Amino acid sequence: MKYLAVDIGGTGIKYGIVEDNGNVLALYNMDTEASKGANCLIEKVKDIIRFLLKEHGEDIDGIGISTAGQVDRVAGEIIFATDAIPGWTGVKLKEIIEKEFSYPCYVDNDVNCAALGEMWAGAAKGEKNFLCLTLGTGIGGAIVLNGDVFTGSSYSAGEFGHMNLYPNGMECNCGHRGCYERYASTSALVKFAQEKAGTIEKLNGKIIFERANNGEKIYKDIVNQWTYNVALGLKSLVHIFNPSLIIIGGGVSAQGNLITDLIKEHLNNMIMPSFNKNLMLKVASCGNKAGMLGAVYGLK
Ligand code: BMX
Ligand code: ZN
Repeated sequence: MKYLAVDIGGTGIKYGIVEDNGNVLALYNMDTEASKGANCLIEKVKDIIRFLLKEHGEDIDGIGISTAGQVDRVAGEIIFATDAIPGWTGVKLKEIIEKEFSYPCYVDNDVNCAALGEMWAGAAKGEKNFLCLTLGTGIGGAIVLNGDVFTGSSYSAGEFGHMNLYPNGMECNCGHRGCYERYASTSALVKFAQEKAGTIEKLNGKIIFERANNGEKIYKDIVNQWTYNVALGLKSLVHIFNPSLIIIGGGVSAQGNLITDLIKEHLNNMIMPSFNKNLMLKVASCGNKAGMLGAVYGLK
């Protein structure tokens, strides 16, 4: 059996074909271009599905979609999305896709999917209880309990990116201030670096880490401040959930253990020792496939 999978983030969309055993047969990506609005994004998703069906055959068993925003995973509807994807709130994505294509469709939040993808085929294999965070355009989160995502009372649990980190801090595109993702997402890292280094060249997470690793002081300081902020959010999560495993995903997971070591160094100084005993921080290992895998896992 094989499935179509689409993973919609605030910046990029990944899409491809996933087999029953978790093997990803084909992987493509394109820009989300979220600022063009929801109708444009819906058409983009339809075009992607048409492309995949044409390229890889129509013999598929369903379409799994992972998307940023809070998702009612039963109705397949976007309950609320921040202005990272303007107009996405209220889109009945499952209904739209099932009407257009005659395959069953499953839709859930991108990081809920990433967590299930990591549990199926990645860093959380064999684990049934853990937290997952992705540090990307925003910060997404998932609480996995007994092998499934804890949805909360209305499918919105785990929006870790909107925990308050700094009261009256920077404005967030959720409509409030001081949110975790303003300080500890990859976009925040890039923004701080761009400001602090005062450079006009276009930086990204990879370049910033490379320069920090090469000992460039200004980039080391930027990474240090950023990992401090990442840890500051984890401090609250650790004291609330007392987890034994936290998976850190998003583009920066390409840095491997380096990133978890830096975060752990700060975190150790922030939490009560009793919370430290069982705690493991791991980088995600499915890379940019996690959301697609989890969307298919949810569909199966
Ligand atoms: C935001 C929020 C979450 C999402 C997270 C990660 C929207 C559009 N997004 O906090 O639902 O899981 O970002 O998203 O409401 P990404 O764009 O970084 O992949
Ligand atoms: Zn917010």
